[in-house]
Amino acid sequence: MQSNGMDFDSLITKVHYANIMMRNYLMNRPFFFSVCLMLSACFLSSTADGRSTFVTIPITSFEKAWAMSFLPDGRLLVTEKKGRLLIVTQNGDKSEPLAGVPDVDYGGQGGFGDIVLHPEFASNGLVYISYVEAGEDDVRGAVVARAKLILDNNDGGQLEDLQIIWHQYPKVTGRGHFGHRIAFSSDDYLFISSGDRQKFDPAQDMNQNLGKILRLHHDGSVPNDNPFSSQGDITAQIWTLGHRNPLGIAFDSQNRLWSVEMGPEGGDEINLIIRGKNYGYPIVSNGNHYNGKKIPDHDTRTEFVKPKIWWTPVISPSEILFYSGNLFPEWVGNAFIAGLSSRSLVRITFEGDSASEAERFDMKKRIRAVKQGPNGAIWLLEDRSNGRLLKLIPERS
Ligand SMILES: [Ca+2]
Repeated sequence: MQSNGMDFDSLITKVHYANIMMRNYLMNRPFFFSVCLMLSACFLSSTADGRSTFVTIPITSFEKAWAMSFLPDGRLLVTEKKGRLLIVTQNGDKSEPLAGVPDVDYGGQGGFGDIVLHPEFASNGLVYISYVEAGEDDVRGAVVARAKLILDNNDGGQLEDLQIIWHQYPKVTGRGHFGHRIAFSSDDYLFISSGDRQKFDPAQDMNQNLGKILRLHHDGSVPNDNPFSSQGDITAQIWTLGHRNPLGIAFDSQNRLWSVEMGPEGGDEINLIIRGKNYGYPIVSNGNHYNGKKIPDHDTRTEFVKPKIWWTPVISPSEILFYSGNLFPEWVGNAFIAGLSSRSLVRITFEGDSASEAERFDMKKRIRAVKQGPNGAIWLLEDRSNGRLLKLIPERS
């Protein structure tokens, strides 16, 4: 779908909002009681075709949250970019910051990043986190670490036995385009997205893992059936190349990997990630450099995989979720993309290998994260100081 010709503003104006309720929270804690009154505006959304509607419930707020993951007990782990990890109940009760979180290099787009549970978390307690690590002489790079999450009896916990299993290489100057999203495939591999660190050419350099999507074993070792494994070293990690800033990666129900990628000025992308392929950045893009320098479009170089959808104007995709829940049965198999500059949630439908934008919800704030909760609600994190954790449920439920 080439969406540059569509007028999304007209779509957005069809989304209606109305305050419908306020909620009180009574917090009951051991040895003391505190009453917290939260004024929670809820927004009722109805969409262009009137078919899919949801109510937005603010749960609590965080200081520049970046990522979230649901624990088996229904609580959420939430990372804050400055380096805090918290556990929050679905009612919004927050733990103290968890101990054992490493120092993160906070600034620009960097800091604490993703958090994902190991597929066998219930038995091994392992969580995987990404964050930015400082090097010497004003350079930095993302790392992925795994640690044991120890939950305590006071609604909190700590990380133990933290072990870094992957480094962005090389560490470079600047504080942008870390990527560092983590996803596990159903056939037991660990995938990591790595941004180009705003250095462009590394995305095509097979001796660096910037601007790539990497495939590893759970302990960080390199599978010997990776496409470039015979070349050893950093090259062996590479699954795909030619990416700019792939902030979201997720598997669909067929175990196909998709990425959403920030384009330059124009040219945001959703890509179907195929083993060993080159996605073209910075040689081609449907956007142009911010300094005005033109980049040839994808169609000029057919050896590079072109995006399934591209966006100009951009949506600034920060995460992608494939929906599989019961609460919104009409959306099963659809994807939802969180939008930063577009302040939106974008619904994507699929037909075979092709994808198209079906609907865009105006969320009024930059959306940093999107996840599905245990009962099928859709959860969002706003990207800002005092940004809200939002729960979306059907209008009638
Ligand atoms: Ca591309």
